[in-house]
Amino acid sequence: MTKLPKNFLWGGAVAAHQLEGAYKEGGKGLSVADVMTAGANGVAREITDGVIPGKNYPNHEAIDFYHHYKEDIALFAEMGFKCFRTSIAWTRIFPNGDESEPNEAGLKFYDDLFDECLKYDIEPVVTLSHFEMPFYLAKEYGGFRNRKVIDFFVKFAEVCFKRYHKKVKYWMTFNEINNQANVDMDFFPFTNSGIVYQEGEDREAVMYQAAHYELVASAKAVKIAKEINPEMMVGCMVALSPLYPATCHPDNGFMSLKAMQKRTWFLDVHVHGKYPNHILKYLERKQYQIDMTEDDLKALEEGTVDYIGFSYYMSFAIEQLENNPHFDYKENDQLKKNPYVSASDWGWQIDPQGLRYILNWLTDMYHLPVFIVENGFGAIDILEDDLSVHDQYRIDFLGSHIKEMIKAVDEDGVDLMGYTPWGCIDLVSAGTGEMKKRYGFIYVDKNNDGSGTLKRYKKDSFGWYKEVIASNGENI
Ligand code: BGP
Repeated sequence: MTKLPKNFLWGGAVAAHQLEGAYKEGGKGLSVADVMTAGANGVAREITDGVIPGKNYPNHEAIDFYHHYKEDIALFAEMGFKCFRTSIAWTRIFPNGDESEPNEAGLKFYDDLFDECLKYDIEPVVTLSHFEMPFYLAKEYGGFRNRKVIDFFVKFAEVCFKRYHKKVKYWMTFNEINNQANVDMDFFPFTNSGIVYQEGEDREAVMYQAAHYELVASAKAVKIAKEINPEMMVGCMVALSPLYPATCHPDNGFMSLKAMQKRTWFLDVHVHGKYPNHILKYLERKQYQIDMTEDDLKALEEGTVDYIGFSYYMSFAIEQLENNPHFDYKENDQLKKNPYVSASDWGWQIDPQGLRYILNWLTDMYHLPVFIVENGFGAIDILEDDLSVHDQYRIDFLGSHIKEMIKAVDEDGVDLMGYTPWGCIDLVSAGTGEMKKRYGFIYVDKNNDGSGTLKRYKKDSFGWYKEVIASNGENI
């Protein structure tokens, strides 16, 4: 008897815009991801106003999964994957986002992709919107600033559910919907909601409005899915990290609680179908006038999710600031380096126990099945002359997280559906737009400047993960 259930969904995760490439093929329109350049050495990605000649957009070709998916899925099958998490590029189905009819070539691509997975008994796990809204909706409608975008998303979701409900059981609506709560960044508002902040506007007010429309769109999609096929399970997807108090001073303890609320209230709406009181009070205090109708509130209640998908990469430590009487959360000013954990080359703090913490916390708060749909270690990998890649650091990272995950199931009773490490094959980083931050079990010969043969090579972690899956987590 293994400690994990027999039907545990081992697999890997990717997102369309980070690996498919073929950004103009098959009638595809431009997405918000397609107009973001690669950043480099700490420089943020640039959000451009279209595709500008001479600028570097590595995701345009990415690893060309669009033409290599058969070869790649065969490799996933060789590792023993039970599931494969990917997303549907919204712009393959509705190139601009507001068309009345979907694009058949785009629909057919995902039919073929899902068939290929099912051929090997690999369950597709599908995110509807993973940082890839049609750029046209962002530009012409202001993204989720605009109520009309709810209907465009719901239509896209309905087309996908109708087309794939016999092939895809597990769905998620918006990837890491809660990351836009960090309004100091330009990246997440644009990728999550198609929003570019204007000079001088109250970013937070815009964020709460956009998030509301997105949550309504998500709830309406969940309801439609159930009408089409009640067998489908539709979840949400949030980015989670414990926010430990930086010291045991009660101010820091309470600040950590308030920060957790500000990062995770999206879950209350997804799961309970209503806003938590602390957010309603906050909106009142800030005098934000959110367009929130009775029909919206009804939709939220009627479209609660079946499970919680989440990403886990790191933990944080937080301290209260002076002159912050309401314990407001200012992410960029309050996070402290945690001296008890190490960090990746990108400063992401490595904390396997934090995963167990989050699994327990989620279960206590929401009492739903949970699914770790992202977890992983971004590193600069070296392809040796003999074409091997020695990524012991990745094995150490994933192994230590899997051990904590198993304790959460075995000792704490968490209802865990599966585990899909991020970037199971090398792909373009979302945060930096580059190829050099790699996560995969499979190395892809492709570089930031676009050079590379696109050949695939198994890293050391490939054989290791295969054994982890074969033993259902017993041999790590
Ligand atoms: C999450 C995203 C992914 C992914 C991952 C790793 O935020 O859902 O799309 O890319 O983080 O981040 P990065 O690519 O910046 O290393």
